[in-house]
Amino acid sequence: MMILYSGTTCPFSQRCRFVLFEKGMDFEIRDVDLFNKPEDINVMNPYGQVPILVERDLTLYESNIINEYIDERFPHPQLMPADPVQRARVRLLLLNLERELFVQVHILEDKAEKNEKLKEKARAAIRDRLTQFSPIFTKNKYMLGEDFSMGDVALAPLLWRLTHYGIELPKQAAPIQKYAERIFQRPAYIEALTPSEKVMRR
Ligand SMILES: N[C@@H](CCC(=O)N[C@@H](CS)C(=O)NCC(=O)O)C(=O)O
Repeated sequence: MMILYSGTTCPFSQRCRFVLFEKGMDFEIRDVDLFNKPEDINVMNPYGQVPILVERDLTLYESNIINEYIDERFPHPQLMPADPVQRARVRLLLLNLERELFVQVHILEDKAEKNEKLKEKARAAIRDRLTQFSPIFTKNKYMLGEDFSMGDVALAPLLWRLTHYGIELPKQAAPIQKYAERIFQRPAYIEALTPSEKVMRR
């Protein structure tokens, strides 16, 4: 059985919980207290971070790598496209999301970071990038078109935390807000939320 070591408020862990529930297979989630990190986390992941997935003698870290593995082990519903060209495009999209948005998320998540100007810059960068993204969702139901995919999984934890991070999107970002609501209504999305995540958004 797969075991996921997960942070209860960690957006990257949320990605993996989301995929596990989408697949509807047997797994165990172990909550990790990041303020009092158990020593075995550093043993399993040299970078000392969650999420971590363990299955028999395989130990994996990095949310997108974990999610691709889960998707290949349990192909239904498939979250990476079957076509190699499309799959390569999704991988590029996942990288772009990390570089353009989740670098800023790291700044907002860092409790030791007290530089309010830096945090404000991170909020503005996220707001502007999501607003640029927004027109895609006037014609697309999901990030890649008609099909829900790993791109949607990767972005959802940030969309869920916008108010929590103090980010307000402008009116022209309405299409991405509507898209976010569509994702938040998925049964697997709701099941994967921890109690601490549920209260981030009302
Ligand atoms: N790029 C990693 C980021 C994981 C990450 O930043 N995890 C944070 C919690 S949200 C963590 O474990 N922090 C503990 C630490 O760095 O000591 C991923 O996608 O899995």
